Amino acid sequence: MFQSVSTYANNVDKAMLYIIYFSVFILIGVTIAMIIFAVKYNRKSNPKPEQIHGNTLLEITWVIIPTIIVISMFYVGIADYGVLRRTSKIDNTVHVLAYQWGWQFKYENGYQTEKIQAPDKYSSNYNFIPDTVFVPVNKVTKFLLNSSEVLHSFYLPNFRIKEDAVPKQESFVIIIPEKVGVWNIACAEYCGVKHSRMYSHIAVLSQADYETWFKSHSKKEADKPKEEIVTEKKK
Ligand SMILES: [Cu+2]
Repeated sequence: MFQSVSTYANNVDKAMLYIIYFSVFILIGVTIAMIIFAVKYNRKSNPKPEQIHGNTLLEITWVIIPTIIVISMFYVGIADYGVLRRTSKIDNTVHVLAYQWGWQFKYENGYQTEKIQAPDKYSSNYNFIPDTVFVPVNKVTKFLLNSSEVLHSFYLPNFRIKEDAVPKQESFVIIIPEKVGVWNIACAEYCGVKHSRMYSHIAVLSQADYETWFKSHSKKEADKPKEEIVTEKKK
């Protein structure tokens, strides 16, 4: 139904649909009951209103049923949250530094992308996306997040993931991509005038492609502006 690229993302969608189904069911139920009562107990047929006090069975029912529904929603929501907080069996770690305005990525081999400013609103290369982060498919990738000045939020819409990048504090988020492809990264925390330009890409590569990329981008290579060439081509 939705375009998602990991099991986690699919489960988030399922949890959302589960909540929507209940909400729609309750909305329709309440509306129908309201109309029936309004017609049945109108002023004409009931000129003298009667006050009803206490009905133990009814009260227990309207406490227990909604409680079960809400707890089940909580369970559906929390069931997969552990995936994001996982700390063992990490295959790949990428340091992400959020800055005004862009994302800088540093890999385990020492390779680090340049801090490139997103183009201004009226510039000719408006659609230029400064940087791409490369990750392998079907592997556990941990992003360690940090910010250089203000709050940002690392947002991967296709992965249904959003995590704050806080200055002087490290946060993290975990993904296990299941599809090869290029997806968007955005900032989801208003962080200044070029907040809306804080786009990047996440490229999920096959294991072989990733290894080739990883080897060719060692620390020594980092001095060469290879990354810029790659992203320039994508325009
Ligand atoms: Cu930001």
